[in-house]
Amino acid sequence: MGHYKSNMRDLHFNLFEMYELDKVLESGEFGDLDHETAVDMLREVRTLAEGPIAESFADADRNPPVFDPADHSVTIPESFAKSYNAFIEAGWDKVGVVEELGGLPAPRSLYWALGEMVLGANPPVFMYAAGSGFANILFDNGTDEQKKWAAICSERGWGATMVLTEPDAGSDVGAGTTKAIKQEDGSWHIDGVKRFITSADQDMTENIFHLVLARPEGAGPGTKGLSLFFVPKFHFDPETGELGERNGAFVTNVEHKMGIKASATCEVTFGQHGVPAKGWLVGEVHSGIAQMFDVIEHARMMVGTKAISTLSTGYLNALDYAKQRVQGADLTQMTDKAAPRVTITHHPDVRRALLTQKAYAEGLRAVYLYTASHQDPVAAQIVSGADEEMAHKVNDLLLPIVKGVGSERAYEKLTESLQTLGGSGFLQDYPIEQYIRDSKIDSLYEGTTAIQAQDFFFRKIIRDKGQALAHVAGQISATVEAAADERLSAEYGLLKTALEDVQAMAATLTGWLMSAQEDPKQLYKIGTGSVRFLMSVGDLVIGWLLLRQAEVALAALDNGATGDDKAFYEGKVASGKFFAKNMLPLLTAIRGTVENVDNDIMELDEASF
Ligand code: ST9
Ligand code: FAD
Repeated sequence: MGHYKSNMRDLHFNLFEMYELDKVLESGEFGDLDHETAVDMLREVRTLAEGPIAESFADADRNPPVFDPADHSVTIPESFAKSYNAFIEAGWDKVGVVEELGGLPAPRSLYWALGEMVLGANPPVFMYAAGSGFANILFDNGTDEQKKWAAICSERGWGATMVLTEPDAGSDVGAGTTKAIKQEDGSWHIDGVKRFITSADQDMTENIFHLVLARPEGAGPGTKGLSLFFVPKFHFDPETGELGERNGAFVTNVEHKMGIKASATCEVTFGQHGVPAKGWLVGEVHSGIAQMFDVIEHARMMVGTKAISTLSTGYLNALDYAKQRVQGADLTQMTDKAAPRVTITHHPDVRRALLTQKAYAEGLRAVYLYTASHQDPVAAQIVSGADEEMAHKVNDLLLPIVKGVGSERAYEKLTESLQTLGGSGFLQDYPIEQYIRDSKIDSLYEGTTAIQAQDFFFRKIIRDKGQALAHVAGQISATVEAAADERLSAEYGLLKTALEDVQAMAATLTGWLMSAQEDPKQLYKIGTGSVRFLMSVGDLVIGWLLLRQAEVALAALDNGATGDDKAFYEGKVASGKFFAKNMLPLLTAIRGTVENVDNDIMELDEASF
């Protein structure tokens, strides 16, 4: 058995018992895809994830990709290439991709549920395999000619990258200085240095195409002056896809990192090595940042799902260990030195730690799948009654929660997973230390947590005039008001208070925004409080979905669930109650700290830090 432990029962529960995937499939929106096929897909990906995909997880960490400066190449460890090939050869990289590119359209909830297992087993496999998905974005945004290129990229299984970051342009993408110079043949020469580019070279695919943000000569400053270019590693015949000459995009370094070492993070130099880096303007329109956000939105979802999946396998590994590790006596017999020794699952603090991990892992899974359900209008209508426009807004609203809250909570709670193993958790004999190293990146790339929090408040709430937030808050209120199961009455009360706390925080931040018209320094208060606000909304949504899960579970128990199902549903009720009692009340204290935010920290001289 490899390191990765999937949670198939919980995936089924979410997809079929919570979010009614059967109804989504019956809508006909996804062709012949039916319940049996979806279940088969989940089972097959699980087998692959727990087996060959997970197989190289530790080896590729200890023997990471090797950079050769002589020919600017990256060699991927053989063990990892086997995992990658197992995924690609079975065609899983084509799920969710349009039929024109040889893909299999699927509901996004199913797509991300499959993705969760790969991302938990060996995240770089999913990332290196994103070529067909990226081709789909080129297809959506490209000219007719570029749509044909997209088909070639997908059919030939080329790798792909997203290229934004430069040494002086990280969070501030608009500070990028990489230039684009128009050529007489309609192409562009890209000129500059990008860094931290994931998958920018490898030896597993015959070609790689880079989607690069660069500033055409004469374009304005900031993100709005950037355009998006398609830059292949090798030129190719646009009819047959046959490879031609080497293009001038060269990897000039591979970073040495804390974790996720199998994923090559590269410096890429465009047009600096005697060969011009030829690119083509995507869609022949200068709308680079908006086009790139089509990629970023998927990548943010991917990062959040990766983090959540890692927490889930961390929890299940910790649980397995805890059930076997015998240490100490039951607390009630602490004075009896001859009392029988028990497994550590008998100790209250271990149980607290396990339920904390379980509630966050399963609660965050519920959040990402709720979000994914709003990526298909037909599913959104079924799940929350949102029409197409609202579905889009709800997805936008929740992405910073999946990404920002998912990554922060996963990293934080993975330390509880490690702690559950005691000193053994610190060893490389167990996967958890690598989970922690590999998941730290999730709060950093694709927009740090501070950036997610600002995006959440300024764009997803204020610019949206609070419409999506009101839709989700309305759903939460409906759960509180319906109070469908009296056995959860105390928890409904806690959820109601949490909703009020979050609404009060939103009002406080909005108040500062209003007063900033008179006094711009009020904005600092939003900057100080916004991460806490994002995390609080995350806890509210987790708490709400866990309570809804508890309702479904209680109904299933009333209907006579037995055996493994009974234990599963009882676990669901326990997580919902535990989260409501242990996490939601903390929001009242956080509300207090947010309401008390002042500008003292902004007035403090740098010398005094
Ligand atoms: C990175 C990659 O870190 C790491 C992992 C790579 C793994 C690759 C594999 C991925 C697999 C994924 C699977 C793909 C599968 C596909 C399947 C398909 C079937 N939402 O606020 P303004 C736009 S990469 C949408 O003024 P500033 C919008 O157009 C590096 N759009 O911003 C807007 O115009 P308007 C990641 C948004 O102050 C315009 O931007 N780096 C959003 O100019 C300007 O907006 C980062 O993420 C949004 N939320 O710039 C950078 N926000 O307003 C983080 C903005 O007219 N920094 N737009 O609509 C930021 O996000 C900054 O906030 C900033 C600020 C750069 C946007
Ligand atoms: P900075 O922007 O310098 O941020 C430093 C700190 O300041 C952070 O804590 C941040 O939250 C804070 N901060 C910065 N600005 C603000 C602000 N306005 N308000 C509040 N706080 C702020 N990029 C790509 O283009 N493509 C890739 O494929 C890619 N892959 C990556 C893979 C790895 C392993 C890594 C480490 C990075 C990758 N990146 C990639 C880059 C990544 O997206 C950036 O590192 C990230 O956006 C943060 O930029 P930065 O590192 O320059 O940090």
